[in-house]
Amino acid sequence: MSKLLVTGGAGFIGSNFVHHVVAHTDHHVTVLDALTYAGNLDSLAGLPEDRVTFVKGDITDAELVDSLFSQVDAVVHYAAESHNDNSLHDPRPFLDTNIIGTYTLLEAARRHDRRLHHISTDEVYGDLELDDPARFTESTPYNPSSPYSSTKAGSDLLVRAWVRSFGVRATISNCSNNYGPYQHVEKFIPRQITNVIRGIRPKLYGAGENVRDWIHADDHSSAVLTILDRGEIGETYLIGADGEKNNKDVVELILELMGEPADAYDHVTDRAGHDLRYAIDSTKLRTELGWAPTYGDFEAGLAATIQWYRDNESWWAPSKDGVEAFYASKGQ
Ligand code: NAD
Ligand code: TDX
Repeated sequence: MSKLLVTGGAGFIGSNFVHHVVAHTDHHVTVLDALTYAGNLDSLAGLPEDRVTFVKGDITDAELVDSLFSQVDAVVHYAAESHNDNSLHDPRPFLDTNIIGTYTLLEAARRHDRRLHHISTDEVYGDLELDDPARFTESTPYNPSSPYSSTKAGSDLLVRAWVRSFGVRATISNCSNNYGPYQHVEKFIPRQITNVIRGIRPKLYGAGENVRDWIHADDHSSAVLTILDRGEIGETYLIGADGEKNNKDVVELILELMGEPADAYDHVTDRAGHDLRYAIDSTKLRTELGWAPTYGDFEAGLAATIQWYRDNESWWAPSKDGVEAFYASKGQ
């Protein structure tokens, strides 16, 4: 049995990972999470106390990070400021957490010689044209567009430098857009689902032609466990499930699945610098490490996610009004 430290484990993808680890391994998990607006302890409710320990703290706190690294075998680093729209409004927390936070973890990994897996995003590669047959691969040049994605790109480069210069035993994964339970209502899919539940019309940025490559968060988790188990130190792996869809189609599908007319949504002010299309080629992860996704049917995964938001209103309701007031102030 291994002891894992999971940073950001009270966030969307981190909490899905903790649930996945408890269900599929015998690892013990310590979650380190600052419980920012995006963290929610209720996302870890019901997990056995002898398997999961929660520590509230900041990844930029070098002393705390140092003491936690000394107690575990490996670290999976999810903690981040994660929302593009927030990064356009106030970039500073993105620099603090995504850059200084990752630096703090790398220094601890170096001091304690601990295995580190760094979670990143396909957004570091910028965007693709709608009609471009190419998809992102591990050798696509970095070309981030937003304050969020540029800080994630910076954090990836720090990891690569710490591997090469100091021999830190790290791997990196860059994943496409996740959906599933426990995602904050500021994000596209939960925002539209909870809008419909509340009787608010879904809001589509611009024309809605932008394409995202959707993967269920549980498939992201199985990929990360695979890389932890079998990934080669210093390597980057792209994670994706061939789930390209444009935003308009996703909104229409949500409305249909929720029993509303497919055109009952509004077009609102577009995001500044809005990336057009993301698309992942995950051949390396599939062929070298033998990973495959299990949620092949996006419509079924989306229907289950809609049901989760219907069943768990107490989880998301406290954030909903504040998020909608923020968007309304931006014309979105
Ligand atoms: P999230 O915003 O839902 O969760 C982030 C978590 O990190 C929260 O629990 C928050 O409290 C915690 N956190 C933030 N700052 C912290 C700090 N300074 N110290 C300790 N904890 C802190 O984010 P998410 O969508 O779950 O994303 C998790 C990771 O996955 C991020 O690194 C993100 O870049 C990456 N990623 C996300 C997606 C996606 O579709 N959401 C896709 C690819 C990669
Ligand atoms: O109300 C909305 N209407 C809308 O049309 C919102 C909130 C978003 N959108 C659009 C913008 C994007 O094209 O939907 C798409 C998805 O938006 P987000 O959920 O904000 O995700 P995105 O910006 O693509 O980034 C996500 O995937 C990559 C995560 O938030 C990042 O953390 C991850 O790195």
